[in-house]
Amino acid sequence: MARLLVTGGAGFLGVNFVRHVLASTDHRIAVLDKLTYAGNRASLEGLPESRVTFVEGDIADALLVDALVGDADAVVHFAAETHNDHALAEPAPFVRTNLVGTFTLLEAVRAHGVRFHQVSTDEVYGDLALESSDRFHEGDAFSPSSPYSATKAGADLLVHAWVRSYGVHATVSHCSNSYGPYQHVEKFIPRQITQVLRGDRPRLYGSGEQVRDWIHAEDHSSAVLAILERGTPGETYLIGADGERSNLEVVRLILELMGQPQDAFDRVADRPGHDARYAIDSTKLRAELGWEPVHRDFEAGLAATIAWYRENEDWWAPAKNATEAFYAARGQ
Ligand code: NAD
Ligand code: TDX
Repeated sequence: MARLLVTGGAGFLGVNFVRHVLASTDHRIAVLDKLTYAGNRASLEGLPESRVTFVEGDIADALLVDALVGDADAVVHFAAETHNDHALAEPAPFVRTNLVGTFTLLEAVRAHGVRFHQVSTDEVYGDLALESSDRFHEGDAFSPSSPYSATKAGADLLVHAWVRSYGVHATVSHCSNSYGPYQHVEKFIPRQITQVLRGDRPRLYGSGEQVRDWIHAEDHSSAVLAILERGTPGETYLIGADGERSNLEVVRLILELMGQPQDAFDRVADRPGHDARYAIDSTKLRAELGWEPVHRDFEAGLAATIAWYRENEDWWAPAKNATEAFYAARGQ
């Protein structure tokens, strides 16, 4: 049995990971989360208190972080500012949390000799041409396009430097766009589902031809756990499940699954600097660690996600009005 410190465990991927670890191991978990607008304490309700403790706090708080890391066998670092549209509007919290926060954690794991896993994104590699069949690979150079992805890339570079310079036992994963339960309604798929549930129309940025490589949050979680347990410190692993779809295709599928006409969506202002396409080659993860995704049927995963939002309006409704006010002010 191990003691894991999971940062950002009240966020979308953090809570999915916590639930996956509880179901598939006997590890104990301490969650450290600042409960920003993106964190939701309700996501952790009902979990066994004997195995999960919750600490409200900031990953940039060095004293707090040092004490928590000193009590852990491993740190799994999900906490971040994560929304590209917010980063474009106000980048300062992204620099503080994603860069200074990761630095603070690295100093603590260095001091205590604790294993560290950095959860990162495929967006650090920039974007791929729509018409190409290229995919991202572990050795690709970082080329982030947005304030969000630049701060994630900067944090990943800190991790690599702490491995080489100080011998910190750290791994890094870069995953593609994830979907599933507990995702904030600001993100693409939950936004469109909750628009339809409220009797409003989905909102597609620009042409809608941009491609994202969708993976279910449970598969992201199992991949992170596999890397934590069997990955080689110092190594990078790409996580993906061969789920490329254009935004237009996803909106149309949501409309179909929710019994709406195919054209019942609005085109709105495009995102500045909008990345065209992301695609992951996860051969290394599959070949070296034996990981495979379970949710291979995107339509079935999306239908289950729609059902979850239908059944959990109490969870998402409090955030919906403020989210739509943010978008409305930007013509989105
Ligand atoms: P999220 O926005 O849903 O959750 C982030 C969590 O971090 C929230 O609970 C928030 O309260 C917490 N947090 C923010 N700042 C903090 C701070 N200073 N101290 C402590 N806690 C803080 O994000 P998510 O989608 O769950 O993403 C989690 C991680 O996975 C991020 O590092 C992100 O870059 C990465 N990632 C996400 C995706 C995706 O599709 N969602 C894909 C690849 C990688
Ligand atoms: O209303 C919308 N309409 C729309 O067309 C929203 C919210 C988004 N979009 C488009 C923009 C993107 O092409 O959908 C795509 C997905 O958008 P987001 O959900 O904002 O995700 P993205 O910017 O691709 O980044 C996500 O995946 C990688 C996460 O937010 C990141 O945290 C993660 O690192």
